[in-house]
Amino acid sequence: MNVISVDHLVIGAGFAGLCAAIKLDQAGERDFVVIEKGSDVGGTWRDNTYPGAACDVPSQLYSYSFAPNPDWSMSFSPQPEILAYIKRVADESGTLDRFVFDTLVEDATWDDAAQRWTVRTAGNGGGEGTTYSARTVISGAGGLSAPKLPEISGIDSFAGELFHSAEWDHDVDLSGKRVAVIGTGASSIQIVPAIQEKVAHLDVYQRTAPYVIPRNDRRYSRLEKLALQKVPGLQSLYRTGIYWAREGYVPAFTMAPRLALPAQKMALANIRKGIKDPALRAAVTPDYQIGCKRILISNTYYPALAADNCDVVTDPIAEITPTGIVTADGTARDVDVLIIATGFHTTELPIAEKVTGRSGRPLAEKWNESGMSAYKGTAVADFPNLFFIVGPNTGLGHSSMVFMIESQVSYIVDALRTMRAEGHGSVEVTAAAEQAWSADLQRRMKRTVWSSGGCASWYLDKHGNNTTLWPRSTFAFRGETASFDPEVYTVSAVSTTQNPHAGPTQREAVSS
Ligand code: N01
Repeated sequence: MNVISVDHLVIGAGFAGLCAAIKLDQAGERDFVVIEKGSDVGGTWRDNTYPGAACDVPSQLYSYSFAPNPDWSMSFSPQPEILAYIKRVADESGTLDRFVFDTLVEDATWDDAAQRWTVRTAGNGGGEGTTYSARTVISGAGGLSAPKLPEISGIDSFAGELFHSAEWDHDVDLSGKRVAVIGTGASSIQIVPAIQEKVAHLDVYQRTAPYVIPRNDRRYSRLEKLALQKVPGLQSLYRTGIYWAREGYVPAFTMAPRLALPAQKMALANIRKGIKDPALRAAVTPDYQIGCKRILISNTYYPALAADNCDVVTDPIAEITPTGIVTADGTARDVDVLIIATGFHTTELPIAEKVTGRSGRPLAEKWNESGMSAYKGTAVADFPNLFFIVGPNTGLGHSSMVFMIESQVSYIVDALRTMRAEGHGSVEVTAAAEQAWSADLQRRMKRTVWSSGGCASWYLDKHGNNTTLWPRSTFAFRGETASFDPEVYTVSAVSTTQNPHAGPTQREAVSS
């Protein structure tokens, strides 16, 4: 067996994995490999290429603090611009020589005697992969990366074109077709207005109406871009202003949902502005508290729903047939192209099925029983030297995930620095620390609108616990992750057992 030995194996080359690579490199931890299932960097911004894809967090904030970009064209950038930004940062980072693309993790198993992870990979597409022996594994696999197909009877029998929003088939021409979109979440409300004028007919299948407030987007002028580029400190000041304005939303989500009533009014006014028909207005009016699900932003969604060639279908879907969709009232609607915008596996991360810890138990088994949890969203008891970025309870509804990613990466790099300085072979968070962390989060969750707002959402797991979102301010998270805290970890000395997989290092393998 050809085994490559590395200090650190990073999984995923999206915002998280790239940030880890850059910060490891800067910290002198240069013996690492980033494995990525796709053929380029970018993660979710590489995969989600659907028409209308854009970020709903301002780009000045939704970007790395260490790689400011004065050239964003709009306040909310479209997907191609964000992907180009990630590629540029990757190119300029000097770390791409350690990225291995088109590679899937088959499994990752902790070898306690050797104090190392054995990670088997496969080529994406079935080819043979490499086995890595790594001191630490850093997962940047993301929480919104595994498309979730709805369990609707007959879906496999559909004879037309069918694809998920995150796997858009650009070879399918929608012009003049009868198109159906299932789902009305963040992806759908961007897709619907982008395709409505092109298609012959559009059916939008809505199970729960979302709240959609106006999108205050605008194009930056050349003068503004020049000022951001040339005036020292201006871009950083601008970013800080956006950060604090966004942070001001936190109490409405986490403590006092009534504070969001003005936003609720704005959303209802957005419906009245975009739709004249009282019946359609009623159909798209949510019946729960704003903020319970992600608050969406669009100026074009409601006008698209109100167009003559569009129907909003609220009757539950009974089945999918080879030619279309039948709803519970017995109505059959013909469909040429079926777009599945039903979201992602968020509370059962697929990576957990592949990781087996110190006691020989898969992570998915542990999380299945008690729900996803990780100390500081990062470390899990029984899984030494495994660090998550964008792990459990690190998601946000109001601000930039890049801020959370940078916080976690800084914590992980500090852990590695401590391990090296103290000669630790492994660090494993104690079960008590992990449980206390989770109990505190779940206690805080009770007061949030996500729990009390009267809706079901992808934030909640099968036990009704919110294991996805962070229920405090982002600066509180920054504080929690400011430095590694070895006192809640069990540490082991560097193994005296010979690394059983001692083979060429990644650099030797690349250069041979
Ligand atoms: O997915 P979602 P998404 N039958 O889970 C419906 C990020 N994102 O891809 O509400 C019928 O939000 C489901 O209905 P219900 C962002 O974090 C960001 O849109 O469960 N319908 C819902 O309407 C976002 O939150 C951007 O009743 C079914 C929809 O499908 C996350 O990704 C842009 C169904 C799923 O909505 C996910 O967004 C896009 C069924 N069986 C995405 N199952 C930015 O701008 C599900 N639904 C940054």
